[in-house]
Amino acid sequence: MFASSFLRSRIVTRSRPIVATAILGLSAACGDNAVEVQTFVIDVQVTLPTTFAQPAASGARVLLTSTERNVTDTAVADAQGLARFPRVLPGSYIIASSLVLDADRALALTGQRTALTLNALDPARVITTAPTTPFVQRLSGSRLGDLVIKEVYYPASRTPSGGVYFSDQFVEIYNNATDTVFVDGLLIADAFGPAGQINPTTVPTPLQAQAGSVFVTSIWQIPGTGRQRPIAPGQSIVIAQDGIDHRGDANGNPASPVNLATADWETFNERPDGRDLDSPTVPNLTRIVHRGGFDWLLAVFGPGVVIFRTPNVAALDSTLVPGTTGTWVTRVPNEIVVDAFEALQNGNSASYKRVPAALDAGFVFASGTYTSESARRRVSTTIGTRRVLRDSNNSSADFEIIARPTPRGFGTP
Ligand SMILES: [Ca+2]
Ligand SMILES: [Ca+2]
Repeated sequence: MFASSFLRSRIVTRSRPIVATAILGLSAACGDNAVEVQTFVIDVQVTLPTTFAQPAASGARVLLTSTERNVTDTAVADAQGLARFPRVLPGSYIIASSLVLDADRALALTGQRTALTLNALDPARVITTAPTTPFVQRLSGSRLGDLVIKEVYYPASRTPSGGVYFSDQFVEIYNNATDTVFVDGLLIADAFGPAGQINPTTVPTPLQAQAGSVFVTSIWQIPGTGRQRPIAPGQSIVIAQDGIDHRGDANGNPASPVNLATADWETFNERPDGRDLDSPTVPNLTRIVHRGGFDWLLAVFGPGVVIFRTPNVAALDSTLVPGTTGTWVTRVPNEIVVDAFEALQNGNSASYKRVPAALDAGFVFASGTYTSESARRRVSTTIGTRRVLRDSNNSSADFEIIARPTPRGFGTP
């Protein structure tokens, strides 16, 4: 598929500078009359959060991604936290930094022996002249969660006659830890805001500047009293929009890629007109707040999804979205988020990010809507038969777009 190979090439780690390919391309295009392209030295100063024992984020990995050419160069910060890109073409770039602290280093820097990942993101840095000072990336972070979002099938599918069908969406949550995790009470929600320049007048959500929280539209909860719903290490649960065999059910879509009649849960949005069907084979999540249509529809252009825990979900603040007259969202503080995922419309949509960089420093994108593609977390390593999934709190690095969804699976679709 175009999108998956495109994505692979976008995040590949290159040992040679980003500019080499571009200059070769220009030279080839111009034949013998190759022009000399001006390049800049770009320094990025990566700093730790101000509460840490020292400021320099040595060892941080800095990704410089051209939004025009879709190539990424990588540099590692030195002992002073400085990362250098020696030859950068003028243009528009996404600068993203990340640093994984193991328990020992976290102890030295924070006083707590808890591994964590730190991230920073500058989604739109235009470089037209040689900078006189380094670009600063101040990292912020969250702990590495045991539960991770393994797959989000959000693009949905087309019917045999070319119509659109979105009831087959699902989210899969995976136990990435070495111990059993109980999912009783786990909350799942979708981030508020558009996924990109969908219409000429579309603008990013005005709430994204508040980086300490993610603002969500609807919230659902897994029932249970605390120890009723175990997930073994390496196992997962599937949350369906509708828990039916979408390929065979009379209410389904023969061209859908999934059977979700054996999903663990579904979002049943009970309403007087009965518009959402209650599948008898799949138990229902608890609806905490629903601010949408007749079902929990994830944005087919690209959703932000968070899973989180709090003992009192009713105590979370609700906020009126600035500039609207009746659009309310719920504020979920970063500290209670277990894992986050973000997809946007396309590679130029970084400025539309809704999930704070501290939770997710990147995003993925499908080749379009209703493509039957899916976003799946990559496997980092396998221990025995247990897959350990990549979790750097950066969907660009952690996820890939695959041609068909693979609920509970990791095979080639
Ligand atoms: Ca439903
Ligand atoms: Ca049901």
